[in-house]
Amino acid sequence: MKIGIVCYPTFGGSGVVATELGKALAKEGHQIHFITYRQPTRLDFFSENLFYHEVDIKSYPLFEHAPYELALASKMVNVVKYEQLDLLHVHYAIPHASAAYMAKQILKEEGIYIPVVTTLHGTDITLVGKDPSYEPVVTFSINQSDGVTAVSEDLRKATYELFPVKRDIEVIPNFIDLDRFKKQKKDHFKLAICPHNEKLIVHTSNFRKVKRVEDVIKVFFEVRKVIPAKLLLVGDGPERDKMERLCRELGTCDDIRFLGKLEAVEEVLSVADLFMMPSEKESFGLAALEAMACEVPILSSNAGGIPELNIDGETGYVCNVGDVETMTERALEILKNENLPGFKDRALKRAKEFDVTNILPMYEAFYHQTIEKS
Ligand code: GMT
Repeated sequence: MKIGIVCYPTFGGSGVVATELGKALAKEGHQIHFITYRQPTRLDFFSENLFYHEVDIKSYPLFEHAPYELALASKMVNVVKYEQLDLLHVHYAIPHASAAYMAKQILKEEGIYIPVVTTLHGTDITLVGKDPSYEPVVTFSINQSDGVTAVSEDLRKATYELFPVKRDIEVIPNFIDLDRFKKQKKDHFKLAICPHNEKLIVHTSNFRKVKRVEDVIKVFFEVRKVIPAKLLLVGDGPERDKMERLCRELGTCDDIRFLGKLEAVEEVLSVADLFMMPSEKESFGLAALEAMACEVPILSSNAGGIPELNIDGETGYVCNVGDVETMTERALEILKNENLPGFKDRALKRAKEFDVTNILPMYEAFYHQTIEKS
């Protein structure tokens, strides 16, 4: 198939899933055309089946905000027409699904029919999308898509609860490339961070409010009172300054390191003993899956679709959002020397269920089904 993939080219989960999906499809022999405003972060090599089309966003003094959606729709029209695409797959509803609708209508005028698949990733539904300033357009463009997928059962349910959406939504979970995400031997790194064999807790995120990074620091503060431990915080975002201040207030700066954005996050995960994801909202939790693939147990909240991935008492523990006390107890339970190996083994076993080789056929089947139906 010739497939156009539209996504955010940044570090965010939806962009990572879209890029990795495109790469995996290309390996299977499909021709993949990425349509974005910048080269996606993980698309930095040559493959005969991968193409990249940059959206030209023309500015003009009259525009306070350049109309990205129009530029994107125009680029989609161009790529579908000249590359003769079979299907457009847009990731994250805003504004990709409505831009795809517009492109589809324009192409229809020229006698070209292009089916559109929209994948809902999370905040496009649970946070941004449900805001009255976007809701009518999000509802319309989901209903107008030829196929819709959501990354968890919980997100599927939330979409029906929050929007007057009528059409079927297929659940296709996030996936992982186990060739890349696997425990690597990084003893020198572990020794540098934990010279006295301290337990290592890791959190990675975009440091937005929904991630509740403050809970990670508060739990760490309590855990450290009981056992020697270190904390690595990977990523960057709007909450980072506040979190650095919190570390100073708690006097934990010596045991916490902010690493900023890292490309090779699997190297850090390879030496971790526990991964924390205390999010307020989380449709799936790709970062937790990446940790599990590196044999790291998960201490998470019960937000959104996380419990569909992290099995309470098996691959880690699931706690109520904001319940720092229980999270501390559970962290100590996981980190006990006699418990840790079992949690690690079960985390890896669970991650294997989400291997790209299991999930890719689900997308391929969904594409065929969508093309046949439309
Ligand atoms: O986590 C984020 O805020 C980034 C966001 C995105 O869309 O870029 O991630 C969402 O999509 C990921 C891939 O499907 C999911 O694994 C994340 O759980 C989801 N994030 C939220 O729902 C907050």
